[in-house]
Amino acid sequence: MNRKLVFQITIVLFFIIGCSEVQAQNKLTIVPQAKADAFPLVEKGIVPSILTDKDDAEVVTIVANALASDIGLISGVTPQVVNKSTNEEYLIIAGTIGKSQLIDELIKSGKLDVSSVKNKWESYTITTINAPIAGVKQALVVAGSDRRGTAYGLFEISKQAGVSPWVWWADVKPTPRKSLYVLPGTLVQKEPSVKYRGIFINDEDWGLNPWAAKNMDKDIKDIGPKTYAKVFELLLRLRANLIWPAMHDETKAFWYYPQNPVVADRYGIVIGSTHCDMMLRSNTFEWQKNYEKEYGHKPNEYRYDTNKAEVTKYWDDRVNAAKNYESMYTIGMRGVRDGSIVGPTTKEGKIALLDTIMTDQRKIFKKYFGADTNALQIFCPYKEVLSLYTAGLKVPDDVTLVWTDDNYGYIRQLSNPSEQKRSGSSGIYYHLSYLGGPHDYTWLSSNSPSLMAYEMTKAYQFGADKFWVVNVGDIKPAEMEIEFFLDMAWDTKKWTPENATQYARYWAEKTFGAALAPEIASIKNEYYQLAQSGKPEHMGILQFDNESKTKRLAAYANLIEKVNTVKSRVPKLLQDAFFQLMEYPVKGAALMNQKFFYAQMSLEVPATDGKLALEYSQKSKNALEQIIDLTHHYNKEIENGKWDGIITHAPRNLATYGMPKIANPEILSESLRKPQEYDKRYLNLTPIDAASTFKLVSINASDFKSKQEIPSEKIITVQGLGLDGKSISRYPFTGKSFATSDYAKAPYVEYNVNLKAGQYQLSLKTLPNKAINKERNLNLAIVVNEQTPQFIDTDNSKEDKNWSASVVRGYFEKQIPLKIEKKGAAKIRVYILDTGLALSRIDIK
Ligand code: REL
Repeated sequence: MNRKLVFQITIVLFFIIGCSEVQAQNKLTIVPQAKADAFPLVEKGIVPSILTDKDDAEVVTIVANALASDIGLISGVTPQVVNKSTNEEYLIIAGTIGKSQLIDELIKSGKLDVSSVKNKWESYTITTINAPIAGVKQALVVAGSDRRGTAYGLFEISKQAGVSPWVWWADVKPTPRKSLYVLPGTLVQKEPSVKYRGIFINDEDWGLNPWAAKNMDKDIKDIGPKTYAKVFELLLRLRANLIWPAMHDETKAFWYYPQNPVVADRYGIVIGSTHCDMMLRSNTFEWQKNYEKEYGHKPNEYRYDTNKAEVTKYWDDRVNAAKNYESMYTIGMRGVRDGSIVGPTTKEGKIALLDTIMTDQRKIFKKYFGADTNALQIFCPYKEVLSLYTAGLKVPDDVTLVWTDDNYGYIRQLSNPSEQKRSGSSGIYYHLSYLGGPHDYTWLSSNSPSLMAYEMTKAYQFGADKFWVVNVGDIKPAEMEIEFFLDMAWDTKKWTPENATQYARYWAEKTFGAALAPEIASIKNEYYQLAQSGKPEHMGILQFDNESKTKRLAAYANLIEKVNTVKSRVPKLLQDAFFQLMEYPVKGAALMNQKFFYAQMSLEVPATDGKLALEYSQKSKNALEQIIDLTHHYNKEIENGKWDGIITHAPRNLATYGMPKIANPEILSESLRKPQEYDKRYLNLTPIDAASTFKLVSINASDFKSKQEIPSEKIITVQGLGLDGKSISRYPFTGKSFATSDYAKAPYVEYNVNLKAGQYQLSLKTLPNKAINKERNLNLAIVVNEQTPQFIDTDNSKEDKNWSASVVRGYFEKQIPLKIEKKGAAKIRVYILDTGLALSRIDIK
C-alpha cells in the first residue's frame, strides 16, 4: 500500500471512529458501578426523589410514579414523587418545556440546552446537571418537548435501568440492584418516524374481556378504565400514543364509560376508532344495543340514504363529547360491523353516497372545531372500501389515508406519487391477529419481525409516516411482535428488512439478559420460520406431505427441547415471564402440529398395524391434553392467578382447536370427544396444500451465482423471510419499475443448474405480496440459456382464487415450462422488474 493511500484510509477511519464516538455519546448510559460525576440512581439503599411540576400535564406525574415504582422493583426502595424541591443532594427533575417552571428556569439560566428538541413532536432530552438549583448537588433532568415527550423520556430511564416495557403485562421483573449510576452525558431524542403509533384491541371476547372482567374492572365486569390505564401505561412504555379500543359485542363501547376517555387523556393517549366505527362511535354496542337507552327510542336502520337525521345526530353527539380530548376520527361509512355500507348497490351509488357522508361529517367538524381541517381524520380503505377508493372516491386532502394489509400481513396498496403529496399523508392498519377467512389466527402470534420489517419499511418509503396501528388481538401473547412494530414506528431506520431477524436477539437480551439471549433468539426465529409455512391456527386446513410432516415434527421436538433447556437456566424471578413469552407460544405451536400430524398418521398406518395406529392416536390426544394443561397453567397458576381468563386454547371454539379424527376415538374422554363448532364460513374450505418437499432441484433464491444491480439500489437477502428463511428483494422499495419491454435493463440474479435434456416445470415461489400500487407491478422475467424471456406476474392481489391458499401456506407460486436442450449446466437468469417482490425459492421438477 502506498503512503498516500495509508494516509487517506487513516483520515477516513479517523472520521468514522470520531463520528461514531460523537453518536455514542448521544445516549443514556446506566451502569452498576460508581463513576466520577455519575448520577446515583440507586446507591446504598438511597434513591433520589422525582420532582415534577404540578402545573405540568398529568401524564408527567403518572409516569414519574411508574418510574418510581420501577426503581422500587430494582432497589427495594421506591423514590418519592414530589412537587417541591427536597433537601436531597440528588434529584430527578422531569418536566415539559413551557409547562414546567423548573425546566424553564434551567433553560433560562443556561444550564439546560433544549434547542434541539424545543417545539418538536414527542422529543426529549435527558442530561445530568451539576448544581441545577440551590442545595442540589446534581440532577438527572428530563425535558420533553410536549407531554408525551416527557413521559417517553422518563420511561427511557426505566428502560436503561433494566426494566422491560412488559414488567407488568408479562411479569418481566428487573434484576435487583444495590447501585445504579447514570453516566454524565446528554441524550437528545429526535422526533419519531411515525407521528401516530398505536394498537387496536380486537377479538377480545375470549381473552382480554373475561380477564378484565374478572381481575381488573370487577365493578363493571368489562374492559373499563382500570384495564385501559394499564394498557395506556404499556403504550407509553412502548413509546406509542394511540388506541383503537375494543369494539366487539361483549364489550361495551369505549365511550360508554365516562372514565375511559378521561383516563386516556390523563395518560396522554389519542383516542381513535377502527375502520368501521366512524366518528368514534362503536356501532355494535352503541347502535345495536344501547341506542334506545341513549336516545329514548329504537333506531331505524344504520344507513345514511334513508336515515340521515338519526345517524348525523349520533355522530354529532360523539364529536361534541370528544371535542376536548385528543381524538382522531375515522370518516366515511361502512355497515354496523365489518361489512359494506348499506344502501346503494352499485359502486357509483356507494361512491356518491360516501362523498355526501364525508362532506356532512366535515360540517360537524367545522361546527365544533372552527374549520373542517381542524379535526384529526383518517379514511381507511379496508376490504371493499379499497375498491371504492380505487374506482374514484375522493378523500379530502388533509385526511390521512390509512392503507391496510390483507389481514395476513401483506399490504394491499400504498400511495402513488400524487397521493404522496397529500397534506394528510398516509398510514397503515396492520394485523398480528385476525378473525375471518380463510381461517382465524387469534390464538398465538406468529407474524415475524422480518415480514413486518419488509412490509412496514415499504409502507414508510412510500410515505406512510402519519399513522401506524396494529391489530394485537388480546395483546397477549403478541408481546414481542407488538414491541417490534412499535419500535419500528418509533425509528424506521433502526429496524429494516436487512436486520429485522436480529431483533429477537436484541429483545431477548433486554427481556431475559445477555446470557440466555442467543438461545432464546434462535428459538423465536425458528418458531417464526416454521409458522411461515403454516401458522399453528391453520394446521387443520393445511395438508403437508409425509416428508414435510417428519421434518416439522423433528423441528418442533427440537424447539420443545430447547425451550426446556433454556427454562432450566432462567432465573426464578423470570420463570413466569418465560412461560408467557416463550414456553406457551412455542410449545403451543409445536403441540398443535403434533396433534394434527399424529392424528393423520394414525389413520394412514396399515390396518394390520393396530399398535402403531394406537400409538399415534395417543400422541395426538396427548398433544391436545398438553395444550389444555399449559393453558390452565397460564390462567390459573402463574403469578397467583393474575392472568385468569386471558387465554383460551380454543378461541371461538373453532374445530381446529378440538380433537381431529384419529384411528382410535375410544381413547378419548367425553370432553375431548365433544366436537368443536365449525364456523360456517369455513365449511367449504378445501385443505390447502403446504409447500411440498419433493422436487428434482430446489434452490434458495439467495444462492445465486451472480447478480447484476443497478445504480442507487441493491439486491438484498432478507433473513427470516420466505419458506426457507431467506428471500431476495430489490432495495430500497422506491426503485424504478421496469416495463417488460425493458426487462434487460432490470437487476437480475443468475443460477446454474445441471439437468439432463428434457422438459421440466420451473416453479417460482415468492412472498404473497401485492403490487405497491396500481401504477406498479410485481413482475419477473425468466431467461433460460439466453432463450427468449418468459414473464411472470407475481401479484397476489390479481389472483383472488389463489389468495387464500397463498397466505395460509406462506408463498405465492407460478410455474412455467422449462426446456433443456442439451445435458449440462443450464443458466437461469431471473430479472426482477419491480420492487416489493421477494423471491424465496426456485424448484424444478
Ligand atoms: O368484528 C369486527 O367487526 C372487527 O373485529 C373486525 O372487522 C376487525 O376490524 C378486522 O380488521 C379484523 O381484524
